[in-house]
Amino acid sequence: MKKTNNNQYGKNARKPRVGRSGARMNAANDRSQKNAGKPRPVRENKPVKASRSRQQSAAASSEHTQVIQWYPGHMTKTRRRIEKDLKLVDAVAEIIDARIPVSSRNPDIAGLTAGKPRIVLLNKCDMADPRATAKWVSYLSRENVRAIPVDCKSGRGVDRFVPALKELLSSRIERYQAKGMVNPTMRVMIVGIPNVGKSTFINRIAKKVKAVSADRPGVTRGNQWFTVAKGFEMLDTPGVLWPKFDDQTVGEHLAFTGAIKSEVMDTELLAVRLLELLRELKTPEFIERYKLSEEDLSLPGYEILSKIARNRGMLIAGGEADAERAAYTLLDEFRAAKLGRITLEEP
Ligand SMILES: Nc1nc2c(ncn2[C@@H]2O[C@H](COP(=O)(O)OP(=O)(O)OP(=O)(O)O)[C@@H](O)[C@H]2O)c(=O)[nH]1
Ligand SMILES: [Mg+2]
Repeated sequence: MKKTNNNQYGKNARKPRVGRSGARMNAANDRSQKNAGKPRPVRENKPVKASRSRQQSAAASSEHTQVIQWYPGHMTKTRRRIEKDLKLVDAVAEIIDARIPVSSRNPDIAGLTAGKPRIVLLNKCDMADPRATAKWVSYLSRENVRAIPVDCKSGRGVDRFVPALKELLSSRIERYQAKGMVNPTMRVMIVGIPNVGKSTFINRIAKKVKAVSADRPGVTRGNQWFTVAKGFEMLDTPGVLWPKFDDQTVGEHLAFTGAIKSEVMDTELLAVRLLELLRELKTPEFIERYKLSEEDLSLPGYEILSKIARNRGMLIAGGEADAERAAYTLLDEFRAAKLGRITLEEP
């Protein structure tokens, strides 16, 4: 039987080969694809980009890896709800994180929402490397995926959504009008991983706060309809992950960016892994913020974490470095882009 390539990036789309771990990125699209496991060749002079050396350093410190998994019961419920409510909507808007465009694409969503017109929103662009975002947009458009970069914090790019949606649904709207509906209501389901900005996006489109949003995963519980404008409704859904990340880098990237509940992870181990990336990236914001010397950067990740704790005056009784506090601080500051605008995955 002929095998069709109908992956999450669109029918017959070429799979992206992405930054730090080609294997992981390909796998996020299609677990069986033949390039899985092959690292992507690294180009020179790309400062804000994961490099081969980072793959090596990450591999060398594998004692710091942890199995990250978060698939609570409410996500199974959300999946069922998405399937059930799909027949009520005209289109699906999938929100992904511009800092991790592969890991933040739930591989199950393409199948779940198959057959519905779809727009992908690359959110949190304000925190991503702008050059990488531009590359992602052209990559996705080459793959016939309608992708719009947005920053729901400031609202940048959000006004491109409605015209794009109308264009996407033009024949559907014409069909409704032919049936005598002058201003047919357009219904859009908003889907994506936890904490990616789904509810914030709805509030931006509605131009007022309607949906509850907060900076932690798992805020929205249950599907909820919002009338965002006359003749335009949006269905907010809870963030949903998938049962098993077949590559732990996916889990790590989701955890670094705040899509995974902190209680299910060891924060210190996660911070050490993040430091292993950051010491290769060497963004000026990272170096200056934590006052790290070249010598500090050559230390093992855990020692860099202790150094950061000391430089920040985070000490526990006896003058020991408070690594746990430093770990929380590092992750918070990374998530708030205080360490630079960093994209961890490239097309
Ligand atoms: N910097 C930045 N922050 C954003 C952006 N969009 C959303 N946020 C923030 O991200 C956090 C999560 O936003 P939500 O809208 O609650 O995310 P959600 O996808 O609805 O999350 P769940 O309901 O938990 O699945 C909030 O603190 C938002 O202010 C963005 O474009 N840039
Ligand atoms: Mg929400």
